[in-house]
Amino acid sequence: MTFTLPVLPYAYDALEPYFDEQTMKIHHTKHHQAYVDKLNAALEKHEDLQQKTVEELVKHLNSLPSDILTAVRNHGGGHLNHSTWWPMLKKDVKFHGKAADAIVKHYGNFDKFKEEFTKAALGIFGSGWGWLVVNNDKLEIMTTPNQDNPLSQGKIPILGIDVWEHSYYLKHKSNRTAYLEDFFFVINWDKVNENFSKAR
Ligand code: MN3
Repeated sequence: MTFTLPVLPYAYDALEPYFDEQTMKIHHTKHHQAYVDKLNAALEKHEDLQQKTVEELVKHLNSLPSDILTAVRNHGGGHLNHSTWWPMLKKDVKFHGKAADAIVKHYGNFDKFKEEFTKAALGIFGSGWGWLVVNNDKLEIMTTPNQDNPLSQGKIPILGIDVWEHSYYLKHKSNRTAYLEDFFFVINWDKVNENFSKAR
């Protein structure tokens, strides 16, 4: 098939005790796989679009045929969001580098950034994602509903968090706040720095 599930750059238990093994495994092999399968199904009759990358598809949603627009938005978005997200996660990477400098410059200090990012992610009604994006060379915290990706609005995500319940319900139950707290222990700042450099 055209789009395939990317291999995780770490073991399912690599983010313990913050993100649990069972959640990571189900999230990757069931949820992410389902987005890949449904994206492939949507593009089955559109060979020209199968040649494009998922970034290109999501970036130019409005140029898609109307019969598959919603499917690509949801499942292409889901595939892209998760593919982008997995490498952003890693334990024991300290807050450092060019992105960290820019965050401190923009938000005052790390705690202020954490507070604003957390507030935005907690404020998402239902399912969606919290993001730190580069928008016209400036940092911005934003959220998207469902599986929408900031690229569709011309903004480049450098850090994200999945706040769909499937990403925390087994471990954190209904406590999204506790999940957010744990998230800050597994941010791969090396990857965020790489994303930041590419975005500018
Ligand atoms: Mn998810």
